[in-house]
Amino acid sequence: MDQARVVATWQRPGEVAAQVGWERFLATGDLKDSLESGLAAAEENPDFLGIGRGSLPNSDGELELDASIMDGRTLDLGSVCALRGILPCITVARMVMERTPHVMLAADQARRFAMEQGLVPQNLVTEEVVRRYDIWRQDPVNGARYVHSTDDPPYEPPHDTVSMMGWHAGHLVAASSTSGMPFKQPGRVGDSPIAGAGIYADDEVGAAVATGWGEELWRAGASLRTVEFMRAGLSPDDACTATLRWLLRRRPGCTEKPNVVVAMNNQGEYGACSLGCEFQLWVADASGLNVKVYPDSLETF
Ligand code: SD4
Repeated sequence: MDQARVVATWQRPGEVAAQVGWERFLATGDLKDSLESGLAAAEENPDFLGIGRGSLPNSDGELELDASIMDGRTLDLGSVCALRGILPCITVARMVMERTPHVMLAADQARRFAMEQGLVPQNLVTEEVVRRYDIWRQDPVNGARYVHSTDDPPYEPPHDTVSMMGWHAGHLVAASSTSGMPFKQPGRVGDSPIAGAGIYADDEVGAAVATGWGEELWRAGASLRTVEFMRAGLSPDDACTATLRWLLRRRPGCTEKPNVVVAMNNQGEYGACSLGCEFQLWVADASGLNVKVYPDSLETF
């Protein structure tokens, strides 16, 4: 499949998602199946702290999941937010796209829809989630620094939101799945399920996804902005850089947390820019499964 490629964000879950997604693409030739399978595999893995089962909860200790998928050929879109106790969250997002006239369902009514579609509620809170939640609850300011890390400090943030793009002969699909910000206010929704913020795909130009501080990426309309920079003629790398330059100019405080934008054009060329941390992008194509590391651009801005 020379004319195809799948990419997925972040070191640990991105590898699982890109590998499973690519294998699924080779089996079915369908980008939506590919991204749904890749994200579902990452959601099922309890080791990833920012997606699906075993991820870090909200301030009540509950998991509230967000996911979205967008088809660049038709602009069809499906998303769910604040979904509790249902996996795969990305499958519910796809069902919203394919089985309702709407683009988003939220919270309890998204859960009710998922159950009507045959998905069975389950407990996604593992013992490890409870342990980390208890550490945070005892000391919300400092505790948050340590619950992320499997080792003692230096602290490593989890960065386990998985955002994916698939490309096949000029066609693009974008998708994302996350548990959002650790210990967020119950009901909080970030950029990941929002078209134009966390994901966007338009076969006329390309696709983009964003990950990091959802409030800032949403304010920036980061994914749509990046696609529109490509429409104006920028390469994927330059379009991502332009979006983060714009964000930094308009929101200088955005560097308090990392922000990343990734883009792919309808020729299958991809690029990324990261502000505030080193970023890893997994790329699966005919040459195999490879990770590309992007440095923190903050000092060059
Ligand atoms: C959010 N953007 O809910 C997500 C979090 C994220 O790596 O991407 N973490 O704000």
